[in-house]
Amino acid sequence: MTIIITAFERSPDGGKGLARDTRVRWAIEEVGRPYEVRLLSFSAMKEPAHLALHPFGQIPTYEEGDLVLFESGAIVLHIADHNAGLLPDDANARARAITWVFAALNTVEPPILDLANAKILEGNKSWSMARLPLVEDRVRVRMRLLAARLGDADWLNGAFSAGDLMMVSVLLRLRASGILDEFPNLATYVARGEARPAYQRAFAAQLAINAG
Ligand code: GTB
Repeated sequence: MTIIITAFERSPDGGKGLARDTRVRWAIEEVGRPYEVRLLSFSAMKEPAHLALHPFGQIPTYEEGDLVLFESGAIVLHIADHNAGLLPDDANARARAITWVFAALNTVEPPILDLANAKILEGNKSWSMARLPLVEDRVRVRMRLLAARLGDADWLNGAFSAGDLMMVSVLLRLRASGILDEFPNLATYVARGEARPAYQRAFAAQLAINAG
């Protein structure tokens, strides 16, 4: 069954790979499946045809036969559950890897998104400069504890898993702020993720659409 995902016709990041289709592309590449991409403009995302796939009119979505999914976390977990390579066979190790997917999305990504929003959406408010250090420090609290947990390990839970794929994807959004580099083992961890051939293919595929 052909996998079809949706992505921005032109990502606002100009090809940095920060939109959430990249994590889905990466997961599909890790498990070695072919896929097709339907590109959408911002207005097309709000049309009934796309709202039928994604209730909030966003990307990414995932279609495979009769199955339609939205939410990058649910999509990555579905791919990991139905294909070898992203979740361990051992039940406890598998549960721990899934826990890291949730940790990335529910505990680490929110303060990083808050920082992005503080800069992009609130940067012109009179109170923006006063609030920014508070937002940055909330990110640092998470980074400090994540860095301590990772230590000098390559990955969060033994072998590379969907948990690392999601955590690296989330941390990539932090690089431009300079905060990622304050935590050398996390910066190396992200670079290790980016060096994976599957990530390279996913990145190149989105770049081919968004660059220029
Ligand atoms: N929780 C959902 C998920 O994980 O799938 C969030 C999906 C989401 O936020 N999608 C965004 C979207 O469709 C694109 S990824 N936005 C259009 C809209 O809501 O109308 C978010 C994103 C956008 C741009 C950048 N960037 O330019 O750096 C990074 C991330």
